Amino acid sequence: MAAPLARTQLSKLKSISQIPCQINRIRNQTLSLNRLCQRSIFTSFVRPKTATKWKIGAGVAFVSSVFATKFITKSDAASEERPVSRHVKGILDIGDQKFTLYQFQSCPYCCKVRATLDFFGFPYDVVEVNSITKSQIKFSDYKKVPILVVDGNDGENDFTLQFSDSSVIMSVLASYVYDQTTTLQTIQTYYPGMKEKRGRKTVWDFPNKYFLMYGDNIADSRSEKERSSERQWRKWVDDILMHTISPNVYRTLGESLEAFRHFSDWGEWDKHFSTPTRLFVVYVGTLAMYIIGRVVKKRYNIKDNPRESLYEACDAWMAELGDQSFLGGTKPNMADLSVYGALHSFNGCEAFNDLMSFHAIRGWYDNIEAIINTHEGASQLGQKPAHHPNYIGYPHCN
Ligand SMILES: N[C@@H](CCC(=O)N[C@@H](CS)C(=O)NCC(=O)O)C(=O)O
Repeated sequence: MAAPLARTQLSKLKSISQIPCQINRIRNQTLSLNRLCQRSIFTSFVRPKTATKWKIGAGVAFVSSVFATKFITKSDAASEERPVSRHVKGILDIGDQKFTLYQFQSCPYCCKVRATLDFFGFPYDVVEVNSITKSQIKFSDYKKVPILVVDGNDGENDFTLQFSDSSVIMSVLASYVYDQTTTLQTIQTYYPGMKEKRGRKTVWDFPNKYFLMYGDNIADSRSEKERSSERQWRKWVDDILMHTISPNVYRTLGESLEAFRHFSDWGEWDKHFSTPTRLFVVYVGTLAMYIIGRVVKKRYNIKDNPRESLYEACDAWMAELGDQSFLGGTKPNMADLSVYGALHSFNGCEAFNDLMSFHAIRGWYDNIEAIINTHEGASQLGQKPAHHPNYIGYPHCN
């Protein structure tokens, strides 16, 4: 039997768009720029007394707007030509199913999902989404990343499944690995999505997202307390840890610029997007995220020096681990992978370097990273019958 439904009320949902994600904000900044431009032009005509000031404003905004639009159009064309950014080989045989992850490389939610895919050793394609146009996910009703698309054939018909929301995707993958007697089509029905219109925004909720659904088919030796702590800490990552990220990564304009330059290299934006788009995202993003970092800081009561809040969150995590290597005991569980994903999203930034230099979390981080990179999660399959169809062998497996 599947785990009981969580009764999360949609009204209690924290707005998903409050999340510290640079990319969405940049898009909004672009739209505001357009709006500002229109307003400025309008005002310069109807209020001739302040004409000079407004005309200069309108001119600057208009030129910026035209450039922005050009960049966006160009980048659209460039990215649509090369939708798959890279293939990850993995070590699992998933038959003729094909996994495609639509993502932003430095989005913390996408990093959570990649950590899970890599931990289990799934093969998958990555599509780097253009953060301004989001043209690569136009097919989807859900307008955020990560999205995982699975194409397959059930023996009779081809099928395509779409999984949205990082926590849902992680739960689906873990449920599938632990209980492969249940198909992905069936597992999908355990994670219904509910959407609600809030003004012009559409907000999604997936009430079961923190539950693993492997039911009675698998003997789970974990106690209910352990399972509940896994869910609780996964939620903590989304509700607490995530909000410490943007005030830290974009703490000053200098740090913000360095972060964007790094994200551009890490996400290989030069390969996936046109030069004007890349430069636009880097420079407008630097400013936009610096401002947003300050807004998030205020909204979530982040300390004056945001490093303190980040370190406090990491203290809480380390205190929960106690003597254990991972929250999952000797092996990482979904909460471990979530914390790792959130922190990994800003690796290479000054905030990350500070954290690794000054905080004891480094040992845990290095250990889990090694485990993810060697796909040790695949050894979970060692607990299954030797003829397990999806396991193609791995040295760590008993
Ligand atoms: N709750 C979602 C949040 C995903 C999310 O906020 N993604 C951001 C990128 S970090 C996004 O796609 N923003 C685009 C937008 O809101 O338009 C999850 O866990 O996946």
